Amino acid sequence: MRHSSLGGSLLAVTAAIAMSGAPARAYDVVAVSDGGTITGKVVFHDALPHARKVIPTKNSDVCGGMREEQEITLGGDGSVQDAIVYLKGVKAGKAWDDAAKHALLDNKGCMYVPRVQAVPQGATLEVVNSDPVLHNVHGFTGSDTLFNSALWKDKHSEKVLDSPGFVRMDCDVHGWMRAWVYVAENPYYAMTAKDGSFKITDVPPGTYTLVTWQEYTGPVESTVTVKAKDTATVTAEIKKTSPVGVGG
Ligand SMILES: [Cu+2]
Repeated sequence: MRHSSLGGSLLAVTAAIAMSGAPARAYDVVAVSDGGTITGKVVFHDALPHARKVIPTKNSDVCGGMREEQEITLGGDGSVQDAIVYLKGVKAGKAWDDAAKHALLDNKGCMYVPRVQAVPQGATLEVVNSDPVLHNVHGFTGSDTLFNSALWKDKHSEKVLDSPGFVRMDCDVHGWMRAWVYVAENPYYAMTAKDGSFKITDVPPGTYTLVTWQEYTGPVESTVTVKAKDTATVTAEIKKTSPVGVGG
């Protein structure tokens, strides 16, 4: 009896693993002949958060000394750099940018470079270490570990990012190191430039939920309507609405 119930639970576990596999891609590439453009700017007009104190406790020859880091990078007029903007739930449209399917994350001066980036679902993230010290790259989705790997100098590792959403990376050796990768479920995404501007092209006409994410504020949603061969202009104002670390 004990035997058969154990066998049953093993079977159930095996079935669950087989079914979980790689997540199904919910996006189809189709011709978009009458697409419109969304162009805009991400702005932040609230008070800046307190800067994060970075106190390196080891490898100071490589990692540098004590300093402060701001979790939001502002240009003039409250424009926000390195915010990610994307359309939620688009099921069909333009082709993916093939060049973006291979992304790089460097460990350099005990910081991740770049700190924020966006990649297509299924992209390969190559993590490299340019520092002469050990780093340990720990990827999370929410509080779950997605991967965890030690990385010596000049070594690299590759991770396939198959599930859409935000991946946060921390270094288990240097507690202040942090990076974010947004894994996009459709190719309608962009990252803001230094002046807070962004542009999303070839959008099939329709009304969409536009999500603006920034690492300090978290996601903020707004609605945008795109007309055929027209340009919709958006000013997305972000505010802190959810705890740090919650991605949309
Ligand atoms: Cu490190």
